[in-house]
Amino acid sequence: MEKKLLTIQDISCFGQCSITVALPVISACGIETVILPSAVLSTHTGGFHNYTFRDLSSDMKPILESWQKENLRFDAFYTGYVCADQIDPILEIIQKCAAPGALRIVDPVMADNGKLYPGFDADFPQKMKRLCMGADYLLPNLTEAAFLLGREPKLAGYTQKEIGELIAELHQLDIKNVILTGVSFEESKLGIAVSDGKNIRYDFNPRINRTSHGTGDVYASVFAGALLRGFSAFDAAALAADIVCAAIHATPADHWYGVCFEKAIPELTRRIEQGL
Ligand code: PXL
Repeated sequence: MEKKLLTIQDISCFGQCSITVALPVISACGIETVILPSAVLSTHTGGFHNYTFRDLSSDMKPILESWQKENLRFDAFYTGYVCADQIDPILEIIQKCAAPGALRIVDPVMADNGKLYPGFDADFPQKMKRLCMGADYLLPNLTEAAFLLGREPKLAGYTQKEIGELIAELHQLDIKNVILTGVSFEESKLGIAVSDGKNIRYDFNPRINRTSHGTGDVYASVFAGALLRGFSAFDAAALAADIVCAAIHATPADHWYGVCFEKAIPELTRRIEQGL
């Protein structure tokens, strides 16, 4: 049977992030992608100031009831940007709609560069932590990892030993695999640390000196799609990093609100089919 993935995150109508990235990217990997929008915004919140925000929490229960009547089951769940009151309903959806052996991939979208995104209160990381506990794959950036553990983020000048300790603490939350993004030990390289709880492997790409919105969503979507196509966690994580770099390189300098991931889709499908 073909695999089905349910992704739960917002629809930012304009801005190349969340569902408008996840749906095309995971579909391009050849995986049926079901969506549950957590909210509808006119734009994302990273640099736009006049966004509308409709919280769709109250739709979650009726949608779950409808799916249960249809006996729908999913092979994987990938959660991204969600609202504070949605943690329990999402855990219930995962529990009730999981096919045997279903995977939980959690991108704890809430912060970057040492700061929570607009709209999240200081207590949100503790709520998000509950969604992360028991995850098969957690994909935090350095800021999100620190916030989940109630720590101050250290964004530079850390050692490999400190990264190892941060990851070990995340595993203590009953998280099987940690994919930590935005790791850098030398100015010219940026990468990821992939841990299965026993070993940590690193993968680096040349650092691209510009800030880009939505790259975390491209990253997590490629990771989820590749993983469901049979890639190992490390290979999926390394492919995701390459595709994010390709997307950034394809983005004109004045295109500030997102990355042109559409241009990287041919490379993505080629590499998914090649299996590397
Ligand atoms: O890319 C993460 C993201 C998702 N959804 C919304 C956002 C952001 C980041 O700013 O604002 C609404």
